[in-house]
Amino acid sequence: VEKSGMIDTWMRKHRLIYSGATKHPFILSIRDGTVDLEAFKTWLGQDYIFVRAFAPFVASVLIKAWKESDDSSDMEVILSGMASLNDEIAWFKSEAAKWGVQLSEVVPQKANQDYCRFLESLMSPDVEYTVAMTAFWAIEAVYQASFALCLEDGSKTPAELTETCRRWGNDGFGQYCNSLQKIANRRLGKTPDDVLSKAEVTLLRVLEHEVEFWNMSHGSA
Ligand code: HMH
Repeated sequence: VEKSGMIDTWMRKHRLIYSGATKHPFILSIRDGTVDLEAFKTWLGQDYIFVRAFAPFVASVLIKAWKESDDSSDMEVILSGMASLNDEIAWFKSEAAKWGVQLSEVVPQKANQDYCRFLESLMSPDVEYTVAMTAFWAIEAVYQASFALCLEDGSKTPAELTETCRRWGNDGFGQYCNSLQKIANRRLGKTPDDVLSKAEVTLLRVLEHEVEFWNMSHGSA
């Protein structure tokens, strides 16, 4: 079996759940301009909490890369991701102030708690670098694809939300996601089948958590 393009194979195999995460009704409402701004504020506050848990997860991937990677350039890619998270946390604070969202008062909702707990489970030293890297790529790729959709020609994204969409939908972030995908593919191409199965299950869990995360803002009954 050719394993080198495993991510692409999995994307085709799990196409429906992937598009469920990247073309969620909340994202589509931003894109068509009908977004409820209260829902946007909910997302903003909840995502700030998520990003604060995501940073230590990325730090754990950095540690795994340092210990396990066969390519020293992986570390630079991961480190650049950590540097952008520093920026991102500052951005959340200024954006929240603009929208009148009091970040210190945001209570994490259940979907957010579940997702953060899942991230924490991936920080364990028992989780292979390849598995953690696959999750890392998927987490970033969902946001990239989702927000890029809101910037496409013909989208009616409200002006006050375009900066948010550009944060994750810009080309630079797209290239960063491609670098993460390349690392994941390289690792998956030389990993034993049991680890490969774990990585695939982890990818599916990420996609499910992303859908639940969007659901917090855009109630799905
Ligand atoms: C829920 N997934 C969620 N929040 C984010 N900020 C990202 C992915 C991308 O960093």
